[in-house]
Amino acid sequence: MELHAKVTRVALIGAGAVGSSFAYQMSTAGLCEELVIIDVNKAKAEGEAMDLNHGTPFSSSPMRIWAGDYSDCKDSEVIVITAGAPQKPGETRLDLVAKNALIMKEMMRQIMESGFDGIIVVASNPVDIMAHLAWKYSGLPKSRVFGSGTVLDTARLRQMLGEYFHIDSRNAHAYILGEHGDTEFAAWSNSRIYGKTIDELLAEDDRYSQADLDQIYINVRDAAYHIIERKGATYYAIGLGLVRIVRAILGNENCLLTVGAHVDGQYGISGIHIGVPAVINRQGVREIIEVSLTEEELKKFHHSAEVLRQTMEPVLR
Ligand code: 6V0
Repeated sequence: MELHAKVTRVALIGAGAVGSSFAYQMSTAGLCEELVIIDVNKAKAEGEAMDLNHGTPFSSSPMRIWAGDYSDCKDSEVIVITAGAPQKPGETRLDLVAKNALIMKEMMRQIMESGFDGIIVVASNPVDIMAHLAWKYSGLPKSRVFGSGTVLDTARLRQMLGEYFHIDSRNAHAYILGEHGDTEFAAWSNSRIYGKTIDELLAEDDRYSQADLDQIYINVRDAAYHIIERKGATYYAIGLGLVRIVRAILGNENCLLTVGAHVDGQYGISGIHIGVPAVINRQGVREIIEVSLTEEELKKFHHSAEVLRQTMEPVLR
Protein backbone atom coordinates (compact mmCIF):
# COMPACT_ATOMS: atom_id res chain seq x y z
CA MET A 1 0.00 0.00 0.00
CA GLU A 2 1.35 3.41 -0.90
CA LEU A 3 1.11 6.00 1.83
CA HIS A 4 1.17 9.48 0.34
CA ALA A 5 -0.48 11.52 3.07
CA LYS A 6 -0.47 15.17 2.09
CA VAL A 7 1.82 17.09 4.38
CA THR A 8 1.08 20.61 5.53
CA ARG A 9 3.69 23.14 4.49
CA VAL A 10 4.14 26.69 5.71
CA ALA A 11 6.55 29.07 3.97
CA LEU A 12 8.30 31.91 5.73
CA ILE A 13 9.78 34.76 3.71
CA GLY A 14 12.25 36.81 5.74
CA ALA A 15 14.57 35.08 8.21
CA GLY A 16 15.37 38.13 10.33
CA ALA A 17 14.48 38.67 13.98
CA VAL A 18 10.70 38.40 13.50
CA GLY A 19 10.90 35.57 10.96
CA SER A 20 13.27 33.44 13.04
CA SER A 21 11.17 34.00 16.21
CA PHE A 22 8.13 32.83 14.27
CA ALA A 23 10.06 29.84 12.87
CA TYR A 24 11.33 28.86 16.31
CA GLN A 25 7.84 28.93 17.78
CA MET A 26 6.47 27.02 14.77
CA SER A 27 9.12 24.34 15.32
CA THR A 28 7.55 23.55 18.70
CA ALA A 29 3.88 24.22 17.85
CA GLY A 30 3.14 20.99 15.96
CA LEU A 31 0.99 22.81 13.38
CA CYS A 32 2.66 21.62 10.19
CA GLU A 33 5.08 19.00 8.93
CA GLU A 34 7.18 21.30 6.75
CA LEU A 35 8.56 24.79 7.13
CA VAL A 36 10.49 26.34 4.28
CA ILE A 37 12.49 29.50 4.98
CA ILE A 38 13.24 31.91 2.15
CA ASP A 39 15.46 34.97 2.44
CA VAL A 40 17.41 37.11 0.02
CA ASN A 41 20.30 36.34 2.38
CA LYS A 42 20.38 32.59 1.67
CA ALA A 43 23.15 31.93 4.19
CA LYS A 44 20.99 33.43 6.97
CA ALA A 45 18.04 31.22 5.96
CA GLU A 46 20.33 28.17 5.86
CA GLY A 47 21.79 28.95 9.28
CA GLU A 48 18.33 29.35 10.82
CA ALA A 49 17.11 26.11 9.21
CA MET A 50 20.13 24.16 10.49
CA ASP A 51 19.80 25.55 14.01
CA LEU A 52 16.04 24.90 14.13
CA ASN A 53 16.40 21.38 12.70
CA HIS A 54 18.81 20.45 15.47
CA GLY A 55 16.06 21.22 17.99
CA THR A 56 13.42 19.01 16.39
CA PRO A 57 14.38 15.90 18.42
CA PHE A 58 13.15 17.89 21.43
CA SER A 59 9.85 18.85 19.76
CA SER A 60 6.54 17.14 20.28
CA SER A 61 6.15 16.25 16.60
CA PRO A 62 8.54 15.77 13.66
CA MET A 63 9.10 18.62 11.25
CA ARG A 64 11.21 19.21 8.17
CA ILE A 65 12.77 22.66 7.99
CA TRP A 66 14.91 23.87 5.12
CA ALA A 67 16.17 27.00 3.37
CA GLY A 68 14.36 27.02 0.06
CA ASP A 69 13.41 29.29 -2.77
CA TYR A 70 10.21 30.66 -4.29
CA SER A 71 9.44 27.43 -6.17
CA ASP A 72 8.81 25.86 -2.72
CA CYS A 73 5.84 28.22 -2.23
CA LYS A 74 3.78 26.14 -4.68
CA ASP A 75 2.78 23.47 -2.16
CA SER A 76 2.48 25.81 0.83
CA GLU A 77 -0.84 26.27 2.59
CA VAL A 78 0.22 29.52 4.18
CA ILE A 79 3.00 32.00 3.45
CA VAL A 80 4.09 34.33 6.24
CA ILE A 81 5.98 37.42 5.10
CA THR A 82 8.37 39.08 7.52
CA ALA A 83 10.89 40.36 4.96
CA GLY A 84 11.57 44.02 4.92
CA ALA A 85 14.20 46.63 4.40
CA PRO A 86 14.91 48.54 7.62
CA GLN A 87 14.45 52.33 7.77
CA LYS A 88 17.80 54.03 7.11
CA PRO A 89 18.86 57.29 8.82
CA GLY A 90 17.45 60.27 6.90
CA GLU A 91 14.88 58.12 5.12
CA THR A 92 11.23 59.14 5.54
CA ARG A 93 8.42 56.70 6.27
CA LEU A 94 7.19 57.29 2.75
CA ASP A 95 10.62 56.43 1.27
CA LEU A 96 10.45 53.21 3.25
CA VAL A 97 6.94 52.48 1.98
CA ALA A 98 8.05 53.05 -1.61
CA LYS A 99 11.10 50.82 -1.18
CA ASN A 100 9.15 48.03 0.52
CA ALA A 101 6.39 48.30 -2.10
CA LEU A 102 8.92 47.42 -4.80
CA ILE A 103 10.18 44.49 -2.73
CA MET A 104 6.58 43.31 -2.23
CA LYS A 105 5.82 43.52 -5.96
CA GLU A 106 8.83 41.40 -6.84
CA MET A 107 8.07 38.94 -4.06
CA MET A 108 4.45 38.49 -5.20
CA ARG A 109 5.59 37.96 -8.79
CA GLN A 110 7.85 35.10 -7.71
CA ILE A 111 5.30 33.62 -5.29
CA MET A 112 2.52 33.59 -7.87
CA GLU A 113 4.82 32.25 -10.61
CA SER A 114 5.43 29.21 -8.39
CA GLY A 115 1.73 28.27 -8.72
CA PHE A 116 0.93 29.17 -5.08
CA ASP A 117 -2.78 29.13 -4.27
CA GLY A 118 -3.00 29.48 -0.50
CA ILE A 119 -3.18 32.18 2.15
CA ILE A 120 -0.68 35.01 2.65
CA VAL A 121 -0.15 36.62 6.06
CA VAL A 122 1.98 39.78 6.06
CA ALA A 123 3.85 41.14 9.08
CA SER A 124 6.33 43.50 7.35
CA ASN A 125 5.79 47.15 8.18
CA PRO A 126 3.94 49.34 7.57
CA VAL A 127 1.87 46.19 7.82
CA ASP A 128 -1.57 47.43 6.71
CA ILE A 129 -0.11 48.98 3.56
CA MET A 130 2.15 45.99 2.85
CA ALA A 131 -0.81 43.61 3.22
CA HIS A 132 -2.84 45.73 0.81
CA LEU A 133 -0.01 45.74 -1.74
CA ALA A 134 0.51 41.99 -1.33
CA TRP A 135 -3.19 41.49 -2.10
CA LYS A 136 -3.10 43.84 -5.07
CA TYR A 137 0.08 42.40 -6.61
CA SER A 138 -0.83 38.73 -5.94
CA GLY A 139 -4.27 38.86 -7.56
CA LEU A 140 -5.53 36.45 -4.85
CA PRO A 141 -9.00 36.91 -3.29
CA LYS A 142 -9.26 39.50 -0.49
CA SER A 143 -10.06 36.84 2.07
CA ARG A 144 -6.71 35.15 1.45
CA VAL A 145 -4.26 38.05 1.84
CA PHE A 146 -4.19 39.93 5.11
CA GLY A 147 -1.83 41.45 7.62
CA SER A 148 -1.12 40.81 11.27
CA GLY A 149 -2.94 44.11 11.79
CA THR A 150 -3.48 44.87 15.47
CA VAL A 151 -3.12 41.27 16.68
CA LEU A 152 0.03 42.23 18.58
CA ASP A 153 -1.44 45.50 19.89
CA THR A 154 -4.54 43.68 21.11
CA ALA A 155 -2.32 41.13 22.88
CA ARG A 156 -0.39 43.96 24.52
CA LEU A 157 -3.65 45.56 25.66
CA ARG A 158 -4.92 42.28 27.10
CA GLN A 159 -1.66 41.60 28.92
CA MET A 160 -1.68 45.07 30.48
CA LEU A 161 -5.40 44.87 31.39
CA GLY A 162 -4.78 41.46 32.94
CA GLU A 163 -2.08 42.96 35.13
CA TYR A 164 -4.20 46.01 36.03
CA PHE A 165 -7.38 44.12 36.92
CA HIS A 166 -5.46 41.13 38.40
CA ILE A 167 -7.04 38.63 36.02
CA ASP A 168 -5.90 36.13 33.38
CA SER A 169 -5.19 38.21 30.27
CA ARG A 170 -7.20 35.65 28.25
CA ASN A 171 -10.28 36.84 30.15
CA ALA A 172 -9.68 40.46 29.15
CA HIS A 173 -11.83 40.81 26.05
CA ALA A 174 -10.69 44.08 24.54
CA TYR A 175 -9.50 45.16 21.12
CA ILE A 176 -7.09 47.60 19.59
CA LEU A 177 -8.42 48.54 16.14
CA GLY A 178 -7.24 50.66 13.21
CA GLU A 179 -3.75 51.14 11.83
CA HIS A 180 -0.95 49.10 13.43
CA GLY A 181 0.75 52.34 14.44
CA ASP A 182 0.28 55.75 15.98
CA THR A 183 -3.43 56.18 15.09
CA GLU A 184 -4.66 52.88 16.49
CA PHE A 185 -7.29 53.10 19.25
CA ALA A 186 -8.75 51.01 22.07
CA ALA A 187 -12.39 50.04 21.54
CA TRP A 188 -13.18 50.52 25.25
CA SER A 189 -16.95 50.61 24.79
CA ASN A 190 -16.79 47.05 23.55
CA SER A 191 -14.48 45.64 26.23
CA ARG A 192 -15.54 42.99 28.74
CA ILE A 193 -13.55 41.93 31.78
CA TYR A 194 -15.06 38.80 33.30
CA GLY A 195 -18.21 39.74 31.40
CA LYS A 196 -18.39 43.26 32.83
CA THR A 197 -18.09 46.46 30.83
CA ILE A 198 -15.38 48.99 31.63
CA ASP A 199 -18.07 51.44 32.80
CA GLU A 200 -19.46 48.86 35.23
CA LEU A 201 -16.01 48.09 36.62
CA LEU A 202 -15.12 51.77 37.08
CA ALA A 203 -18.47 52.45 38.79
CA GLU A 204 -18.20 49.64 41.30
CA ASP A 205 -14.53 49.87 42.35
CA ASP A 206 -12.74 53.17 42.93
CA ARG A 207 -9.30 51.54 42.66
CA TYR A 208 -9.86 51.69 38.89
CA SER A 209 -9.99 54.86 36.79
CA GLN A 210 -10.39 55.92 33.17
CA ALA A 211 -7.13 57.91 33.53
CA ASP A 212 -5.26 54.64 34.24
CA LEU A 213 -6.92 52.99 31.24
CA ASP A 214 -5.94 55.94 29.03
CA GLN A 215 -2.34 55.45 30.18
CA ILE A 216 -2.58 51.73 29.40
CA TYR A 217 -3.69 52.61 25.86
CA ILE A 218 -0.69 54.96 25.48
CA ASN A 219 1.65 52.24 26.75
CA VAL A 220 0.20 49.81 24.19
CA ARG A 221 0.43 52.31 21.34
CA ASP A 222 4.03 53.22 22.18
CA ALA A 223 5.16 49.73 23.23
CA ALA A 224 7.31 49.18 20.13
CA TYR A 225 9.17 52.47 20.76
CA HIS A 226 9.80 51.49 24.39
CA ILE A 227 11.13 48.06 23.42
CA ILE A 228 13.22 49.33 20.50
CA GLU A 229 14.81 51.92 22.82
CA ARG A 230 15.89 49.09 25.12
CA LYS A 231 16.74 46.13 22.85
CA GLY A 232 16.71 47.44 19.30
CA ALA A 233 13.72 45.53 17.90
CA THR A 234 10.56 43.63 18.86
CA TYR A 235 10.13 40.07 17.71
CA TYR A 236 9.07 37.45 20.28
CA ALA A 237 5.47 38.59 20.78
CA ILE A 238 4.83 39.21 17.07
CA GLY A 239 6.36 35.77 16.37
CA LEU A 240 3.79 34.22 18.73
CA GLY A 241 1.03 36.37 17.22
CA LEU A 242 1.87 35.03 13.76
CA VAL A 243 1.83 31.45 15.07
CA ARG A 244 -1.61 32.21 16.57
CA ILE A 245 -2.89 33.36 13.17
CA VAL A 246 -1.43 30.31 11.40
CA ARG A 247 -3.01 28.06 14.05
CA ALA A 248 -6.41 29.67 13.41
CA ILE A 249 -6.01 29.07 9.66
CA LEU A 250 -4.68 25.50 9.68
CA GLY A 251 -6.98 24.46 12.52
CA ASN A 252 -10.00 25.96 10.72
CA GLU A 253 -10.75 27.58 14.06
CA ASN A 254 -13.25 30.33 13.17
CA CYS A 255 -11.43 32.35 15.77
CA LEU A 256 -11.81 36.11 16.21
CA LEU A 257 -8.51 37.95 15.74
CA THR A 258 -7.85 41.62 15.02
CA VAL A 259 -6.00 41.10 11.75
CA GLY A 260 -5.41 43.71 9.05
CA ALA A 261 -8.17 42.70 6.65
CA HIS A 262 -9.51 44.27 3.46
CA VAL A 263 -12.59 46.30 4.39
CA ASP A 264 -15.51 46.75 2.01
CA GLY A 265 -17.74 49.25 3.75
CA GLN A 266 -17.49 47.78 7.26
CA TYR A 267 -17.31 50.62 9.80
CA GLY A 268 -17.88 52.96 6.85
CA ILE A 269 -14.38 52.27 5.46
CA SER A 270 -13.53 50.76 2.07
CA GLY A 271 -10.63 49.78 -0.14
CA ILE A 272 -7.82 49.43 2.40
CA HIS A 273 -6.46 46.83 4.82
CA ILE A 274 -6.84 47.85 8.47
CA GLY A 275 -7.05 46.23 11.93
CA VAL A 276 -10.59 44.87 12.43
CA PRO A 277 -12.07 41.96 14.39
CA ALA A 278 -12.25 39.14 11.85
CA VAL A 279 -13.15 35.47 11.90
CA ILE A 280 -10.16 33.42 10.73
CA ASN A 281 -10.38 29.89 9.41
CA ARG A 282 -9.10 27.69 6.57
CA GLN A 283 -10.46 30.19 4.02
CA GLY A 284 -8.46 33.03 5.58
CA VAL A 285 -10.75 35.89 6.59
CA ARG A 286 -14.21 34.29 6.73
CA GLU A 287 -15.84 37.59 7.68
CA ILE A 288 -15.23 40.92 9.34
CA ILE A 289 -17.26 41.45 12.49
CA GLU A 290 -18.76 44.89 13.03
CA VAL A 291 -18.77 45.38 16.79
CA SER A 292 -20.70 48.33 18.19
CA LEU A 293 -18.54 51.41 18.71
CA THR A 294 -19.28 54.89 20.07
CA GLU A 295 -19.32 57.94 17.77
CA GLU A 296 -15.96 58.97 19.24
CA GLU A 297 -14.42 55.54 18.53
CA LEU A 298 -15.78 55.53 14.98
CA LYS A 299 -14.22 58.95 14.45
CA LYS A 300 -10.85 57.56 15.55
CA PHE A 301 -11.33 54.60 13.19
CA HIS A 302 -12.02 56.91 10.24
CA HIS A 303 -9.03 59.10 11.09
CA SER A 304 -6.79 56.02 11.23
CA ALA A 305 -8.12 54.85 7.84
CA GLU A 306 -7.51 58.28 6.35
CA VAL A 307 -3.88 58.33 7.53
CA LEU A 308 -3.33 54.90 5.97
CA ARG A 309 -4.97 55.96 2.74
CA GLN A 310 -2.84 59.09 2.50
CA THR A 311 0.40 57.19 3.19
CA MET A 312 -0.43 54.54 0.61
CA GLU A 313 -1.80 56.80 -2.10
CA PRO A 314 1.56 57.92 -3.63
CA VAL A 315 2.67 54.28 -3.87
CA LEU A 316 -0.53 53.21 -5.62
CA ARG A 317 -0.39 56.01 -8.20
P1 6V0 B 1 15.27 42.08 10.08
O1 6V0 B 1 15.86 41.38 11.26
O2 6V0 B 1 16.03 43.18 9.42
O3 6V0 B 1 14.91 40.95 9.01
C1 6V0 B 1 14.42 41.22 7.73
C2 6V0 B 1 14.81 40.08 6.85
O4 6V0 B 1 14.22 40.28 5.57
C3 6V0 B 1 16.33 39.95 6.64
O5 6V0 B 1 16.76 38.63 6.94
C4 6V0 B 1 16.49 40.29 5.16
O6 6V0 B 1 17.59 39.59 4.56
C5 6V0 B 1 15.15 39.85 4.60
N1 6V0 B 1 14.81 40.46 3.30
C6 6V0 B 1 14.94 41.76 2.91
N2 6V0 B 1 14.51 41.90 1.64
C7 6V0 B 1 14.12 40.68 1.22
C8 6V0 B 1 13.59 40.17 0.01
N3 6V0 B 1 13.40 40.96 -1.03
N4 6V0 B 1 13.28 38.87 -0.06
C9 6V0 B 1 13.49 38.04 1.00
N5 6V0 B 1 13.99 38.45 2.16
C10 6V0 B 1 14.30 39.75 2.27
O7 6V0 B 1 13.86 42.71 10.46
P2 6V0 B 1 12.83 42.17 11.56
O8 6V0 B 1 12.75 40.70 11.43
O9 6V0 B 1 13.13 42.78 12.87
O10 6V0 B 1 11.48 42.82 11.04
C11 6V0 B 1 10.86 42.35 9.86
C12 6V0 B 1 9.63 43.19 9.54
O11 6V0 B 1 8.62 42.97 10.54
C13 6V0 B 1 9.91 44.70 9.56
O12 6V0 B 1 9.21 45.30 8.50
C14 6V0 B 1 9.36 45.12 10.92
O13 6V0 B 1 9.01 46.50 10.94
C15 6V0 B 1 8.13 44.22 10.99
N6 6V0 B 1 7.52 44.07 12.31
C16 6V0 B 1 6.18 43.94 12.32
C17 6V0 B 1 5.48 43.81 13.49
C18 6V0 B 1 3.98 43.70 13.44
O14 6V0 B 1 3.28 43.76 14.47
N7 6V0 B 1 3.41 43.54 12.26
C19 6V0 B 1 6.17 43.77 14.72
C20 6V0 B 1 7.53 43.85 14.72
C21 6V0 B 1 8.31 44.03 13.50
